[in-house]
Amino acid sequence: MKQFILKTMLYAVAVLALTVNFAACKKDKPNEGNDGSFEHGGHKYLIVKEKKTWTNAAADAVNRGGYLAEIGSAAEQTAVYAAIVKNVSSTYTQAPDGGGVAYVWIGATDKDQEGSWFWNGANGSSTNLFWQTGAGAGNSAYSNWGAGEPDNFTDDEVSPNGQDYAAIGLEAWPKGNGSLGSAGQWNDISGSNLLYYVVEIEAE
Ligand SMILES: [Ca+2]
Ligand SMILES: [Ca+2]
Repeated sequence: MKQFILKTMLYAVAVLALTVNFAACKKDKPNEGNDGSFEHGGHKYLIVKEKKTWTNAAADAVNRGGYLAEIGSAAEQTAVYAAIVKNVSSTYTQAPDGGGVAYVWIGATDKDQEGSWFWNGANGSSTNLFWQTGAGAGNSAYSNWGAGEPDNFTDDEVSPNGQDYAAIGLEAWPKGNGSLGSAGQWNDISGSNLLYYVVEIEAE
């Protein structure tokens, strides 16, 4: 009996030691949280794995103290996409008007004026024009559209009002073809798609 108690105690100590060790390991990575959070350029980002329309995702981003991610450079794009790949399955959903692949919302929209793409910045205001269809990137602003995007694809069933909201593709699209975009690039799709999203939060 004594031996049994001793063995049990040793086991308990071992489990405790492993737990403490595990917690210490996690502390070694301050920029990679369990919830898909990370830091880049002094801003914090969240990969929120809740399926929402673009408008509801944007509102939730504001509630969390930020806005849907505004990607202004290749370095920021690389950091955001790496976190998406790490946290989100490329097959978690399919956007019917996005060539049948999965996407994650970012904060760009041309909802106010067709073809004029703004970043939906702090407090949901649309102030930063970065792309005009036909003219391209204003003042050499960064963009990462797929080869055939933004195309405002209009289809009676899946996008009757055109496409006014930007998302990062998790696979090349259309599925099995890939002629319009590669994994990591942006596509304009219908805001009614229910997708995960990236929230960007500036330091206080
Ligand atoms: Ca549009
Ligand atoms: Ca499109």
